[in-house]
Amino acid sequence: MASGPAPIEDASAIPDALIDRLSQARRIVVFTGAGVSAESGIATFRDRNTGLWERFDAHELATPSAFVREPALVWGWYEWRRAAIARAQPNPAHRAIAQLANSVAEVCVVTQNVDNLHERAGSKQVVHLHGNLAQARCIRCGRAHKHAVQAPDEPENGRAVEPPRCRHCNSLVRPGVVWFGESLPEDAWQLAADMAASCDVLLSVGTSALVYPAASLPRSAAARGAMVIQVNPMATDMDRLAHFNLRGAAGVMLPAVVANLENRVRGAA
Ligand code: BV8
Ligand code: ZN
Repeated sequence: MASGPAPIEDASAIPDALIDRLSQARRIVVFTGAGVSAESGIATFRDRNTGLWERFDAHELATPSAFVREPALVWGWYEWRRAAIARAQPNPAHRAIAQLANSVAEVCVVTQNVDNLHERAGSKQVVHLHGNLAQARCIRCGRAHKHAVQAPDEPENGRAVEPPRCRHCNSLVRPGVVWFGESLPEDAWQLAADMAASCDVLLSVGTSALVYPAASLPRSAAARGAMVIQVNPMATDMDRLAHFNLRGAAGVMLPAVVANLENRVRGAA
């Protein structure tokens, strides 16, 4: 795995230079992945043993052709995930990210996650690059479809469930996510790319940064002079690019960063 600046493992030793830069920033992008929701009990994708793509085949569940082949299998699996998200609560990492906005002029959360835990923690500007499980839509006319979460009786790993039909054109309703091989929503992608290209600091939290085009955002921020801070308990391909690697759980590292920042901003006032 790539090396980079020496990792910081102690949340009580956040470097002054990192807090300096955060306190002077006009715009911060917080780029998040599944790891930010791990402490809420939501499975990541690629972590050994527990990751969804370690246990399930993405080709059979997260592609347009899988849905055409086996709509009930795919719908049931996403309903199982939606139920787990509905039961979950935002964790200290989501709350620290929301709290950042009290100390910095502008904070834009750009997430690859399909949960709504950033919004539920109080973040105001959240860009969803890979969609949102709460926003199912018709495969033909694209109209939104609202339906209740079947949380109480959803078994572990899901079961085949026939997708509902669109009330307007009777076509199948699909999960509101971006599958492999599909383009990202144009507006969300454009906004995220603009934010990354114009931010002073990009915090990359809980992502392996392997899925493109999302993974290009930290690289484009760094290329335009932004400081890149990575928060992840494991080494990733981004270690070499990041100016600081906070090597620990987001729910531990981010509250420490925000507490330091708030002290700095209060001290300066
Ligand atoms: C596109 C959404 C143009 C649904 C997801 C071959 C065929 C087709 C495409 C490709 C191909 N080769 C390459 C591609 C492009 C492909 C891609 O990048 N593939 C990669 C994997 C090689 N990209 C696409 O297809 C994208 N579209 O390019 O459009 C196009 C059009 C037509 C044809 C071709 C191209 C669309 C990508 C969207 C995929 N959708 N899922 C769903 O949720 O089911 S991807 C999936 O990965 C998730 O959605 C997630 O958002 C995304 C990123 O993963 P991470 O969030 O980073 O999660 P991961 O598990 O990897 O990492 C978690 C990290 O957290 C770890 O590092 C871990 O250490 C850390 N962690 C753990 N605990 C904690 C923690 N960190 C902090 N605190 C903790 N406590
Ligand atoms: Zn329809």
